[in-house]
Amino acid sequence: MIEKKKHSAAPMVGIIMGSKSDLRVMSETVLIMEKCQIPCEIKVVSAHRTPDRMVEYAKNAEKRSIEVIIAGAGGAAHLPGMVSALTALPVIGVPVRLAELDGLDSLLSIVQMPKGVPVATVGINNARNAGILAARILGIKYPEIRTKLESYVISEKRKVGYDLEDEVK
Ligand code: RP5
Repeated sequence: MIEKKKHSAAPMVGIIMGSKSDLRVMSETVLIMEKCQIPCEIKVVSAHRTPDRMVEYAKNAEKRSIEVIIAGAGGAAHLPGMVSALTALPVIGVPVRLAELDGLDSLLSIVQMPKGVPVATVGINNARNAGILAARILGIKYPEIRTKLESYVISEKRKVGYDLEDEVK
């Protein structure tokens, strides 16, 4: 079972997923946490296989200093929505692509939350955007996270070669 704190400081972001098999996608989120030096934790919390654990996690996350929850799941992906129903924290949902239906089922079950229980949904398998969005949310309150995220965004911009004209002059 994956369950470890990435940093010794109290986690600010809780990264949860329905199965260990989601980690291949969700590890992109951890990359952003590392770039921005955001303390986070990673746990497998399944809405249907470990429902009690999910309720306990969602209800206690805020008390444990978590400020944003990122939840990834595939198939009939009810984990992000269920967690959002149990906490006042912002929840970002990552639809994980499974072989069947190519991830569309995951996307629709996460994005189509009924009014009143929001999940900020990123694209299929786009765990990196979930990490960036979490960093942006935290950046409102923590300028040092904002600065680190800006540095990362600039380094990514350079990769597309937008400054090529300057180089060939
Ligand atoms: C969901 O079912 C998980 O989030 C995962 O994406 C999917 C398949 O899980 P495994 O059968 O690989 O454990 O609950």
